[in-house]
Amino acid sequence: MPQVSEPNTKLHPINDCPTKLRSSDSNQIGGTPVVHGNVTQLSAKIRAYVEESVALCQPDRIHIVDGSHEESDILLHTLETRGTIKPVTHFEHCWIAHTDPADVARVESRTFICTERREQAIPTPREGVRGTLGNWISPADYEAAIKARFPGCMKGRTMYVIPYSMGPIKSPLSKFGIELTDSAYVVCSMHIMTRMGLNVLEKLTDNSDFIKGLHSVGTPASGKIAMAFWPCDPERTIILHKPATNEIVSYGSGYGGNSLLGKKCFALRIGSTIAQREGWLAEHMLILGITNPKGVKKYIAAAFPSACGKTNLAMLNPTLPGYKMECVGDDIAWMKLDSKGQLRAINPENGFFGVAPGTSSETNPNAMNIVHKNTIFTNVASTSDGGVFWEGMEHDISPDVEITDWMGKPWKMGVSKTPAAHPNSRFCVPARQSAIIDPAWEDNDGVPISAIIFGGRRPDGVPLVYEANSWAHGVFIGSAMRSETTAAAEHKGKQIMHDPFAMRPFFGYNFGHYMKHWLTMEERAAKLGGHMPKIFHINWFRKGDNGEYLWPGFGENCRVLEWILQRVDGQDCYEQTPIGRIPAPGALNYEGLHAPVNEKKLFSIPKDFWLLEVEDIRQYYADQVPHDLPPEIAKELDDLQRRIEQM
Ligand code: GTP
Ligand code: SPV
Ligand code: MN
Repeated sequence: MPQVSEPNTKLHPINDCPTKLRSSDSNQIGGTPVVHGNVTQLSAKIRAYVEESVALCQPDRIHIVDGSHEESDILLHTLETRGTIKPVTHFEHCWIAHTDPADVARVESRTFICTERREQAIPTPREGVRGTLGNWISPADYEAAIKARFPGCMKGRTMYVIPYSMGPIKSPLSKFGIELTDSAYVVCSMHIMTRMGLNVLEKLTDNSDFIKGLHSVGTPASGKIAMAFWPCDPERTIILHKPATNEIVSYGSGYGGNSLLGKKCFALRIGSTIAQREGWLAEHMLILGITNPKGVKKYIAAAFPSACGKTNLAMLNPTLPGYKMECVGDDIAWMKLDSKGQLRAINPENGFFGVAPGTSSETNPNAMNIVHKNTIFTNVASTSDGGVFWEGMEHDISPDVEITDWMGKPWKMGVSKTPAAHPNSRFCVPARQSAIIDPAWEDNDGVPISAIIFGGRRPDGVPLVYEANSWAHGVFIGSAMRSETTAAAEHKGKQIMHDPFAMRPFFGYNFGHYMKHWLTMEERAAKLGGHMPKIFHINWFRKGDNGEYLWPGFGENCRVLEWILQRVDGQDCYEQTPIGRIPAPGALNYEGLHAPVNEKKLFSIPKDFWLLEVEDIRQYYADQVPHDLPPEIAKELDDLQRRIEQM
C-alpha cells in the first residue's frame, strides 16, 4: 500500500516550469528530452506513436511513467503546489481535487465514433429525427478536428507516456493501451484505476499492439486558461474514437471518463468493437460474487445507467443473515465464453471511480471504509477538521465542523441552497483496498456469470424485479431500458431517457448491430455445450403516491438477489406475468425489514402504463433504429404488446 512519503529527490523534478532540462543526446524523442525513464524502454511501435504525437503537440519534455508509488507521490506533490489538489489531513494519503466548474462530467454531445460509413458507427434515424445513439464523425472531419486543436497544445508542458493494462496483466482476456497525456492528475488517477507502468511496458515488445490514446487538457483558442489549477478548454472539448485503428483522441477536458482513457473510451467504446469482432461482450456492468447461507457461490453481472447504483450493488452489505457478498468490479465487465460455453467475466479496471453523493455509512459502509486512504476525491466539499463532505454524509460528520463547498465557498447544512458537493463528485480508490474484494477478482480466466441483470431509475410502473422468458426476451429488455437522467453527464432536469443496455453513451458501433451480436451469443454458447445466463430486470427506484421510494434499497437488495439465484437454480418460485416472471406471492423474503413494504404496489403491472411503455419503445425503435432493428427484437415487442392487451 502506498504510504505518505517525501518526494524522492533521486528522480528528476517533475514540474511544468520552463526550466531547461538537459538529457543525454540519446534519451530524447524527436528532439524532445525524456526526463523520466529511458527511450530504450519503449518498443519501436510505441516510440513511433510518441514521436508523431510529440511532433503534433510539441511538449517541452517527455516522462515515461514507471507506475511506482514514489513517482505518483512526486506528481501529487506537484499537483498540490499548483493548487489542483489539497491533502485531506484527516485521512491517510488522500487528496481533494477541484475542477474548473465548466469541466465536471462526461460530455456526450462532443463524443464521436469515426468510421468510413456513418451506419457502421450509429444507426441511421428516421428521416427528420435527431439520432440519440451516439455521434459519428467522418475520417476527414476527424483529422480536421485534431488539426484544429492539437498542434502545439502541450507547449510548456510535460507529455506523460502511460503504459497500462485493462485487466490483470497476465490474463488472456486483458488488453494493453498507451495513454499520452499532459495532465499529472490523469497520471495519478490512472495509477489507481489501471495496472500501469514498467511491468506493462515489458509486455509490449516490438510487435505488440496496443490501443492508442492521446489526451490533452488543451488551451483555449484565446490562449487564456480560466483557472490555472485546472487547465481545460470546455468550448472546444472533443472525444474521438477510431475503432479501425484502435485509436482514441481526447481534447479539452481533464475529468473522469473524458480523460481516463482506459475507462469508457477503451474498455467500452473501442472495447465493444473488439468484442463484436472477436465474439465476446464489453459491457457497462458491475460484477458481484454472492455466497448463500449454504456456502454456494455464484456471480452476477449487472448493467444500470450512470449513477443508478452499480457501485452500491457491487459493494452490497447484505441484511439477510448468512449471506456474503464480494466485489469483482463496479463499472465494467469484459465477458467471454470459455471452452465449455460458460460466460466468464473480468473487471478490466483496478480501482473504483465512484459517485460520492449518496454514499454514507448507512447506504454503503463498504465504500466509506475504503476511502480513508490512498484516495483522490474530486469536487467534494471539505470540512474544517481536514475531512470531506457530500450530500448523504450528514450523520457521518461531527456537527461542529465548518463546511466549504466544492467551489471553495462556505456552506451551511440546512441553510445553503446549492449542494455542498457537485452531484457528479467522485472518489477514486484502489480496488484491492476493499475488505470485500473477491478472492478471484484478478483471476486470469475471469469468474463464471450465472445471471445478467438490467435496471434503471423508474419512478412508475416497473416492478422491483422480473425475469426474462428467454435469451431473446432478455436482449429485448436490455434494448428497451429507460431511466431517469442523472448528473453523470450533461443532461438537464429529470427526464426518463432510453438507455439501452446502460450503453447509450458508450456504444462503439451501431446499436442495431450490437443487439444482433447479443442475440448470437445464445448460439455461440450452445455450440460450445453451454448456455447463456438468465436475464433479469430490477428497479430499486419505484415511488409511491407521496413520492417516497417503495423499496428500502441498498443492503436490502440482497433479498432480490436471493430470489434471482433461486430462479437460476430452477426453483419454481415465480409467477408468470405479461412482462416476464415476478416472485410468486411470499417468494421474496421480507423477514426482518425495518418497515413493511407494499408488495402489491411494488409488483403491480398497470395495464395503462405498460401500453404506453410499449408504444414508447415502438416509437423509439422506429425513430432511432428503423433500418437496423433485428427482427427477433421486433417480434419480442409485438409479443409483449399482445400479452399486455390480453391482460
Ligand atoms: P456510475 O459510476 O456513474 O456508473 O454510477 P453507479 O451506477 O455506480 O451508481 P452508484 O452506485 O454510485 O449510485 C448512484 C446513486 O444512486 C447514489 O446516490 C446512491 O446513493 C443511489 N443508490 C444506489 N443504490 C440505491 C438503492 O438501492 N436505492 C436507492 N434509493 N438509491 C440508490
Ligand atoms: C459513468 O458516467 O458511467 C462513470 C463516470 O462511471 S465516468 O468515468 O466519468 O464516465
Ligand atoms: Mn459508470
